[in-house]
This record gives sequence, C-alpha cells and structure tokens, in this order.
Amino acid sequence: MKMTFRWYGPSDPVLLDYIRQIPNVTGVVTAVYDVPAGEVWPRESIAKLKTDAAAYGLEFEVVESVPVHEDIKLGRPSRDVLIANYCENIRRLGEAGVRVICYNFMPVFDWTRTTLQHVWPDGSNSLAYYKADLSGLDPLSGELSLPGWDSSYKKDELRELFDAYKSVDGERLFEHLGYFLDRVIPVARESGVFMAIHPDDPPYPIFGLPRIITDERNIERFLKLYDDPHNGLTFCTGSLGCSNKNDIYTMLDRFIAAGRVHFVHARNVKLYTDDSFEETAHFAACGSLDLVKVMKLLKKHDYTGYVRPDHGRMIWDETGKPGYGLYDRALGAMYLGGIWDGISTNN
Ligand code: DNO
Repeated sequence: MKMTFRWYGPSDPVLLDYIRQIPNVTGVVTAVYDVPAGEVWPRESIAKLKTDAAAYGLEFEVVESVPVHEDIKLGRPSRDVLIANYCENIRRLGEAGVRVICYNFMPVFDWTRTTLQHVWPDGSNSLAYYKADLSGLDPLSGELSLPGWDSSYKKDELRELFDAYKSVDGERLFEHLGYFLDRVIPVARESGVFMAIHPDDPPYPIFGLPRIITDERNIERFLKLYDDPHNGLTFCTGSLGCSNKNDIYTMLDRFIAAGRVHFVHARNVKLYTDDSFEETAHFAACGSLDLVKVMKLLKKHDYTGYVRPDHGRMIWDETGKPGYGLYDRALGAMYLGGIWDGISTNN
C-alpha cells in the first residue's frame, strides 16, 4: 500500500512543504489543471509536477484526473480526435513515470453536494448531500457551482449539454464508455499505465442525467467491457458507500481479488435511509463506514496499489478548497496508516 495525498498544484494552499510532513505519505496525486478537457498536456507541465514533488521527496505516480471531454460521453463524431488526444496524454504520463490515471465518466458534473458547509456540533464543517434539497437546485441557473464542476461552461453551453443528454440514457452511455475503452486501454497497457475509473458520486442519476458507475452489477459490467487489468477502478468508499444498496466490503473484496483495484479513496460518510449523507471524519465511529474493515481487506489481498485519504472536514478554523483542507485529511492519513501498522505487526 502506498499512501498518497491529493495536491492541486502550485495554487493549492496546502503546500508540498506541509504534505511532506505527514509521516506516512510518500507521494502526491495531482494533474495539469490549466489545460481544457480534451487537449494534450504539454510535456513540460507534466515534468514540472514531477520535479516539484521530487523537490519535497514526494513521488508523482498517480494522476487525478485526466478529464474525459463531454463529446466522448455523448458519442459525438468529434470523439475520435478527442480520444486520440486522451491517448497521447496517457503516453506522456506513462513516460513521466505515472502508473495510475483516475478519471470519471459522469455526464456534465463531477461530484455533487447540496451543501459545502454542514456544521457539526463540535464546530467543524463538512460536505453533505440531502436528497430533499436537490429538487430545489437548478444547475442551469448559473448560481449553483461546486468545486468539482467544470466552471468553464457558460449557461447556454450547459443548456445545450443537457439537451444533448436527452438522447443518451444509461445504455447509450455504457456504449460510449466501451468505445472509449476499446481505444484507450491498449495504449494504457503499452504505456504501463493502469486506468482507474472513479465511481459516480453520488452513485445514482442526478438532474435527470444518467450515471452508470454506481453499484456492483454495473461495475462488473464495466470491467467486462474491456477485460484487462489496465481497465480498473478507483475504489472510492465514500462514493459507493453513500447508497444503501452497496455493500462496499463485498465489492472491494471481490474487485481487489480480481486485480482490478489500483487506487483507493478512503472516505467516511454518515448515511441516511434515503441515501442522503454527511461526510465525516475518517474514524470509523464517526460515520456509517468502517475504514478498519477496508484496510483489513487491503491487507488480506496484499494490496500494493495507492491509497489516499479522501475528503476531510474543515477543522481548526482552516479555510480552503471544500473537502481538501490539510488538517483533517492529514488526520485521516495517520488514522489509515495506524490501522495498517496495527494489522501488519505480528505482536
Ligand atoms: C472528489 C473526487 C472526484 C474525482 C473525479 C475523478 O473529490 O474524488 O472529483 O477526482 O471524479 O475523475
């Protein structure tokens, strides 16, 4: 297991200088952020991430994310050029020593929450998603925007995208994903890169847009679309764990045994019966998920892939990118590392 930490590049208030002080973190997870989706990342930008990380004794072996252009998800004719660009990114990242690329196939929006600051009785705050509040949110109003969303869309473009998705249901989206994998995975294999799709977050359709990387059956179907270890998963406990129908431990056990898990996002959530959820501290007793059990499963399979503490709360008056402050994620890294050491010792 290699413990990593997400770093948003030079503009991140969480400095590499801080990350290197977390004892069990050996590498950063990052990306080139100033190139629009669908374009090729300059080799110099990739090399700079590597040298920046190395200057602090950190590895750069995981990219999160190389975004997939909407035209690929929509199956538009322009997808072939965009997929060729995607393949070129895989080659360049492989040459730079990147081993895992995390990406997602969620239409239009990445992760979605109904509040970024749910306040807890102890004064900390975290991201939350209340199903009942979603109907009151209009993603086309231009007023709602979340840090995970691509803010480059103008209002009209968003409307046009929503219209285009009217003819793309879950089945079509699966077809378009298969088309993408058929072209991308052979390049990943040649480049020594493992592709690791991120589950949809939350794992059910929102705003009428389809979502397919949601549960055991669909993930199995995804893995079969291209049956090769280079077509793998980012196993995000919090994304999959915020649906009551997902048994994340059985899923993890099964997909790791199949050699298809390359990256683990360890996050805890407090889950409600209607699939609403609040993100909590990583500590098992704080939420509905048991990260001790998760780490034990990694141990059981001698997992040698990458792990990172996912979303933390904002604590100790920290401000910054919601979910991605330093303090609570560092506590998470230590908690996960402590569990790992605890189960690794024979004493
Ligand atoms: C949320 C993240 C996601 C993830 C993408 C992968 O905090 O886990 O935004 O990076 O879905 O493409």
